Amino acid sequence: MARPSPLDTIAAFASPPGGAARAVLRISGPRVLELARGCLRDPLPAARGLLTTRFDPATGRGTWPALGLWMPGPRSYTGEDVLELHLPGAEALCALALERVVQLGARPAEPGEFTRRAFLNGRMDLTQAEGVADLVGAKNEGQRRAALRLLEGDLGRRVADLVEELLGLSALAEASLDFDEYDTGAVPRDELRAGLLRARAQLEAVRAQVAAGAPASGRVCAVLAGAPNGGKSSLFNALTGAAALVSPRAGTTRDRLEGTWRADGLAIELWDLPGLDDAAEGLDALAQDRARASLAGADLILWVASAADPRAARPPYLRELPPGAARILVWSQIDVPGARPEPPAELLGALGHPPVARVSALRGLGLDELSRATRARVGALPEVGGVSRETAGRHRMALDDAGGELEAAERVLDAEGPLDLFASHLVAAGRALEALGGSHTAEDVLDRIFARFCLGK
Ligand SMILES: Nc1nc2c(ncn2[C@@H]2O[C@H](COP(=O)(O)OP(=O)(O)OP(=O)(O)O)[C@@H](O)[C@H]2O)c(=O)[nH]1
Ligand SMILES: [Mg+2]
Repeated sequence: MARPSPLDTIAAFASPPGGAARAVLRISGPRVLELARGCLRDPLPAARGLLTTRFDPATGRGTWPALGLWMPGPRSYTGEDVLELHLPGAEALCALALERVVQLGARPAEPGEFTRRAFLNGRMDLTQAEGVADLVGAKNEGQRRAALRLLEGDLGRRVADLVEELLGLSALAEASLDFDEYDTGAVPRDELRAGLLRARAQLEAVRAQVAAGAPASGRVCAVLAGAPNGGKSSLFNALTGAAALVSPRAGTTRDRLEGTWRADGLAIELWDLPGLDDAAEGLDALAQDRARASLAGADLILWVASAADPRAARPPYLRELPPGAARILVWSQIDVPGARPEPPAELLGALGHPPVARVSALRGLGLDELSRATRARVGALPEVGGVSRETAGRHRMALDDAGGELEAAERVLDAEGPLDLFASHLVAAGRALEALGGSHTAEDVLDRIFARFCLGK
């Protein structure tokens, strides 16, 4: 079967079939403007925006009210010109509307074709596209959260970092080849080995992340969130044995930190987030956006409020907690002289009366209480899901391929083998990883992935 051309303008209903109050017809591609002129009574606004108009099916049977959402490329879902028409949902009218836009030059879209275009136009990587499919197919809360984590693009970013590391290392090996040739004797085998060990550790970390999101793995993802300076990173260090930066300056943590916490026998993937701060600007605001996205993907929120901070009672950003997400209030820094022994009723109420753990990361107080409370809370979570089996399987295969290449590279080093062979294994590992994000991914693999989508997505 011939592949649908990416140059066509495509159209499909983004709302489910069957009568409804409203139906959403999505159109994307180079000819959207021209099409709109053919079926709407009013012209589209010059810039991105909303248009109230009437749709004309050109059948002599009148026109219907229509709301047009105009999103010119490249800042649209697909990266192309996109028009979404909100029309009356009666099935007969929907059929006529689609017929009309096809008459005007659009082609009915394949399932997943809008998202495929988003991927082809660099609006998202392949792991994020899989996140979209998983989100649409999510059957429970746990699956929804796992899909959101993918959609956030974190896996793609980590893999891209690792690929860069591998390519740098292979370049170093190639450069050493030249040294050999001129007999300077400067082959930095120790440096290559150290780099390889680093890359393998990074790969293991990505594997652990993928395993945590795999279906029915039972792993839970918890975040430490709250106002700046609440003691989140200190607690993160105490729970995971990490050595994250801690300081009396508000806004110390910028990037999300990740570690494994054994809470009362349960392995928990723990994230330390930047303190939430409405007034952040520039780079800090970017860190805030990422922190909020992480918050949305967590199974459990450990809200850290300092017993020594009189403003901890009701910070404004409490409203941003995803409703319904499981929470524990961590009443921190209880060792500070003059600290309030109990959290105020106002804070408890705002959080929906969660279980409370009183801790001091500095003194190691209350950590067992926190572990027990966490274990109990996780036990009561609705099914902890994961990404779909298709997604998990594809990710695992790519990572296994890359792992195999890195092992082969190590064997070459062990045997004092040729460095160009060493370098070629690194490049092959990089290729395997790039397939995860979607560069160097075969068309038939893309076909399989996007075939899982529903029409109009
Ligand atoms: N006395 C005492 N001080 C603490 C405790 N936990 C943290 N601190 C101090 O509080 C300050 C802030 O701690 P961090 O762990 O950096 O706080 P954070 O919530 O990660 O801060 P941001 O990353 O800026 O949001 C540091 O000076 C810590 O040493 C504690 O249990 N007791
Ligand atoms: Mg911190």
